[in-house]
Amino acid sequence: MHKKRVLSGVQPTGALHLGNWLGAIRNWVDLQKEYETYVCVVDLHAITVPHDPKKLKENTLSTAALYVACGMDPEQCSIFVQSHIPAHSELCWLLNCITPLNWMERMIQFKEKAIKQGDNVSIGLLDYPVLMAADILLYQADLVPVGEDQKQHLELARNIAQQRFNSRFGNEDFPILKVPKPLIIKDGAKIMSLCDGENKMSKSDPNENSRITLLDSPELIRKKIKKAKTDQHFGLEFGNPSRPEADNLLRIYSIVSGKKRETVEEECSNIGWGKFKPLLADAIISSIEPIQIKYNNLRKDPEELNQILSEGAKKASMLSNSTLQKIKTAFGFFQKTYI
Ligand code: AQP
Repeated sequence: MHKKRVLSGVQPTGALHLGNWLGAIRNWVDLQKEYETYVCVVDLHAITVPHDPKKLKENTLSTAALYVACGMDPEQCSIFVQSHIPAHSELCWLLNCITPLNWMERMIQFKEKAIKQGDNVSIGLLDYPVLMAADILLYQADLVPVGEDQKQHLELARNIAQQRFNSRFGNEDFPILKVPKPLIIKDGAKIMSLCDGENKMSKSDPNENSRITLLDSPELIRKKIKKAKTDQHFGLEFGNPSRPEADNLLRIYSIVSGKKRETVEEECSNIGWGKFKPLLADAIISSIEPIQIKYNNLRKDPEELNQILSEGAKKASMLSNSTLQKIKTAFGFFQKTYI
């Protein structure tokens, strides 16, 4: 029996943070055991907002190295860089030509990111979900792990595959593109900003104290946790809507310490913020220490990382080119008959 296929990725828009790890990469580590797993560093997506060309390469390498350091095993999955596979951009163009503009204008993430950029909004930002659809459909992924924030984009990929492509260019009995399903992560953790419990932790937040990155030193982690927003109450509790910061920090503590929610509730309901914060900082530091050791070792050996990305790209290239050819044939393109 063939394993089902899963595809996912993170944008190299900055140092990966606790949210990227706990909400995404940590789950992929389990998925790779059960599914044929492809994970890419989505660098083409990273330029849909203004970016610094001096940092893109380093962010791409550090993201790939962090995948491995967090437990993605190149023997069990394929790790590659999106821009190394030209089929992604090519399919994006083809899908652009069959995707209605009004579908794109409804995308919540576009509206949210566009507001922040005023007059600087690029067509690429509007097109972000079509590129994501191209990523997924090229690999004929059965499942895509998604958090709440990406559900709308996956729905768009499904609609493009089914309503705009298969039904127009395929045959009902033999659809050309697989329509991917969302893989809802059981304990999908949405990690919120350290400065505002109602906003998600994000790489692009201009306030660096809002996030803990996987490469922060222990001293920096202690400093950021010390500065994290608190409230006036004594004792910490989960799930109180008027105390989003307490809920967020307790959830982080429970995951990184490996303690059950009930145990954490019991431990923290009778202590104040002053006592809790050092416990949380220690738990975060110990949980990411093994990741940092593995990361530093890998970055000392550029050849090894190169090899991992080259192997990943070979597998990705084979699969994606085969899908692209089928799509181009269905579109009716004149196929190259000369060398
Ligand atoms: N705060 C978060 N909590 C849980 N999961 C999160 N993810 C991101 N932030 C959190 C998950 O990480 C994966 C990759 O995210 P991405 O970098 O491709 O895009 P993003 O969701 O836009 O992440 P950022 O950090 O907010 O990046 P910027 O600031 O560049 O836009 C996704 O699976 C996402 O759910």
